[in-house]
Amino acid sequence: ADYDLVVRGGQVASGFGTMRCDIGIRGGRIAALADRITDGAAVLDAGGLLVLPGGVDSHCHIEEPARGGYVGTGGDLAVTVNEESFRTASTSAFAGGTTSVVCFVPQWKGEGILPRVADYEQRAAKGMLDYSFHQIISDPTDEVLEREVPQIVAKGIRSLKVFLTYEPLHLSDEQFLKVLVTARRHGCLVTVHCENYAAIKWRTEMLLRAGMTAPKYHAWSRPIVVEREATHRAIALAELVDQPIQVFHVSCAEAAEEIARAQHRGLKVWGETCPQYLTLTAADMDRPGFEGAAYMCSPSPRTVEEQGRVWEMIRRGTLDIVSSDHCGFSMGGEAGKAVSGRDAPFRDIPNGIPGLAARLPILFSEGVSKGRISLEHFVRLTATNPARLMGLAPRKGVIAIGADADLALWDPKKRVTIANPLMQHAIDYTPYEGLEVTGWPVATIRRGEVVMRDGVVQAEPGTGQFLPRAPYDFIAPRGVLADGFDAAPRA
Ligand code: DUC
Ligand code: ZN
Ligand code: ZN
Ligand code: ZN
Repeated sequence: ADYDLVVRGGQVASGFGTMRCDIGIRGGRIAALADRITDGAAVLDAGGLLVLPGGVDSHCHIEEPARGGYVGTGGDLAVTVNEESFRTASTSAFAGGTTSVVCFVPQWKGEGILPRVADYEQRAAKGMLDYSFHQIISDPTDEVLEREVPQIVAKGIRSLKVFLTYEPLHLSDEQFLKVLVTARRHGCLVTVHCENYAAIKWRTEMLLRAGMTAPKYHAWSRPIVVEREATHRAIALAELVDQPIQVFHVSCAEAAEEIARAQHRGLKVWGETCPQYLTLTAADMDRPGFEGAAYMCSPSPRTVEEQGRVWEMIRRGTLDIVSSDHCGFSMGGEAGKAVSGRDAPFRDIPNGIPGLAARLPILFSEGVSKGRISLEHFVRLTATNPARLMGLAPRKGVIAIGADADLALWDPKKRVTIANPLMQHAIDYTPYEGLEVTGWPVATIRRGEVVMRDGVVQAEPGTGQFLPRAPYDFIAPRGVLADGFDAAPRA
């Protein structure tokens, strides 16, 4: 047979439209697209189904040891145990139609990054998903920026992640500038968590002093204005040194408007949002006792009205990637959400929710099935755009000859009520429990191998591949500096 596998009779979707064709797969890659392909060693019938590029989730936290990483500002720094291993994350991703991720190598203050990269490479290699890394920079010493960053870039890690809040992670403006300049010198993207550290810290202290400690006050500690301000500042500093950035997890129109204004000025600034900002609200955290912690993430979920504004910013193209920001902490047990006890003030509860498997079904259902976005827009948001921005295209994110045969076979009519067992992750809950969706993945193919069928994941641990990222023009600086003085010439 000419092909190892033929996917027959599906509606094959791209970021620009849909056509009916067969897909011939050989050696893990797409080798043919044609009306009818007959000579396959195996055939998978996709009649009545959509065939989508496998999802690319360019923002998820997997097996990331965090020293107080995602608890609030000013509290004790509990060490959270990230329950999601690369194995469980791979199972969950395949269950939801995602085949590649970009996740995070942590940096702990006072340490370099090379040992963590080495550790993380070993962890990631045990999974089944294809993966690349963002390198978190929380301690940008000269040693890290001048000696270590070039070494990780040489390995194919081409994005640096910075936080403008969180006690052990946040950078000062000066430190952030140094990271931006380093990224520019070495051809990296910078991804940014935009919230104002000092404002959140101050609000948090005032709330706790007033006895307002319940999970719902998490939202009060970080209103929209702290996100909008930090987004503006991140863009301004990036503009100053002519370095492209992506703003992570935009939760509100005001922050998106800062991005739109920057784009309008011609700056290379991209914006991401996540399903939680389209489906959850701050009111979800207003539940008895500890229950609200299940919905606690940062930035905070807002209101139903704000969800509508975020959809509008997606439709306009201001926000062009939807990632999960998967960062699961179980509700039960002594680690996870309850690491500081079940009556801990909101400040000491880890931020983050699981969403690796739910991302595509939620965006498809709320977006395509409900008529908010087209199918091709969905494909761009979930696969093509993240692959392109992260330098993984055209190997990932498209169904094209030569690309990896990463596919999600999608039943657009299937109705499913989201429940935690369907997520197949290591976390003991999903914040989307009970949400009814229309559209569901019925098979996932990773590099030509059927790794999920009808919800059953079968893949050999250790088969996930690292995706090294070569230099790519899409994120090149514009070459526009305020007065022509280049404080950081490119290497
Ligand atoms: N926000 C979260 O909710 N979790 C992980 C990190 C982040 O920024
Ligand atoms: Zn973040
Ligand atoms: Zn304008
Ligand atoms: Zn995150």
